[in-house]
Amino acid sequence: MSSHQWSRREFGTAVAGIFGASLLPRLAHAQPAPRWALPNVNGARLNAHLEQLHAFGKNPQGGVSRVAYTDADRDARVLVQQLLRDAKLDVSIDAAGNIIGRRAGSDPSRPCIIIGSHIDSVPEGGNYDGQVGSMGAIEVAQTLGEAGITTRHPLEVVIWQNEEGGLWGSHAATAVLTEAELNTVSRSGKTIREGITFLGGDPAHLERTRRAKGSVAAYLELHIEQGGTLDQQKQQIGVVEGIVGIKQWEVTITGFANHAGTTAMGERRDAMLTAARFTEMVNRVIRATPGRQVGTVGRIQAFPGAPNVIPGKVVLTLEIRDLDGKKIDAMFARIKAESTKVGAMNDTAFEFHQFTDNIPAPTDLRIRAMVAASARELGLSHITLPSGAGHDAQDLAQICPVGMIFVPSLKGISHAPAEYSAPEDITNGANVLLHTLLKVDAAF
Ligand code: HGY
Ligand code: MN
Ligand code: MN
Repeated sequence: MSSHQWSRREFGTAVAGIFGASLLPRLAHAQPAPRWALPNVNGARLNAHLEQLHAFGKNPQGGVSRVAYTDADRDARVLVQQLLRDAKLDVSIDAAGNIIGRRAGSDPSRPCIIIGSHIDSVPEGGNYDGQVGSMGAIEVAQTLGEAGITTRHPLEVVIWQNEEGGLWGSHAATAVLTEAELNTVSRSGKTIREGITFLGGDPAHLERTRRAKGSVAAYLELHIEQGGTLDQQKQQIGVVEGIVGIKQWEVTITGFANHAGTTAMGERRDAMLTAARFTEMVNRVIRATPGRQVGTVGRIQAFPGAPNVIPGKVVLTLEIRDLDGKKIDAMFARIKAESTKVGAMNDTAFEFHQFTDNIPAPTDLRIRAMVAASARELGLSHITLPSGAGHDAQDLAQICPVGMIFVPSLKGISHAPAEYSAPEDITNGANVLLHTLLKVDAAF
């Protein structure tokens, strides 16, 4: 919102970082005005782009259902590529299906800085998760172009594919996907391999997209908080200190399917009853120790799934999150031990198959300080907080320093159509991203 006026000396310092000190005298001569300002993003354009994006996969509840590898996802990506071209970036799709918009830096020998996020959504999701950071990153690149600023590092805007299904795009860019991972069936019904092809990637040559340690100078992501801390505390910017680890398991409970009318209550090996006891137990175990850890049973299916048959099998998901990976493992060990007892109550058995392992990622201390300094310079209130949601930044943290900027989510609602962030907060976040990017470019 506010356009911070830089003193000549302050701006001189920033410019020295951006252009190299040798250019300073010439610039200073060409711009004799007594006060200087770093550019600010075009907030109206940024929020208009978000509006445009909302049309893809719009659902009757007012949000979007833009699950990765569906037509809505693919169609939205056409718009994204157009916006990247409008921002004068060189657009490509990498082998993993991520969209990349690139802008040359003044020093081509430097590794690139990446800014970005995702545009896929959960089923019946909202209009802001991932989308704010995606449109924000494009806006930042466009603003730089319009201001005639060339960063020292090449700049890439990356829109990662299938974040919601398990950070697949960023995972492919930072790790080797196994055959089993490529064969995982995503929420769209397509396997990850089919999804990558659907988006224009090449799953047979994922090595082409892989980024080695040191090949990226830094990764910055703007995102909505998805929790209620900033909104409750009336703070404009969140400096993210770390992103939680997320582990997910498919849990199969096996009992015995039998007639629901003729099998006495004491003789049932009811997998659904065990599932209910398991769900209650998970909640109890997670809450039994102090801390911010969370555990969820989020999906459940009973087999054969008829009103008059006792379920002989239930498949459900277990998810545990925390900033401390060891704590997640300890929680799971307790849940597994307790489930043996729960299963024994009615002669049912458990099997656990882990399918997600997003390790916790602290953000880079220097970038945290730059995000805070940028907020301060822009006159924005800010606090430091952890991210309870997963983000592509945690994959990038495996190969480079990362930083994240949060803007408030109204009442902390997210992954739901009622998700909302105010246009001025979104603009503030994009300005902090822009200013942080220039600081990182100058210092790294
Ligand atoms: O599930 C998550 O935390 C993220 O929003 N994908
Ligand atoms: Mn997200
Ligand atoms: Mn999400």
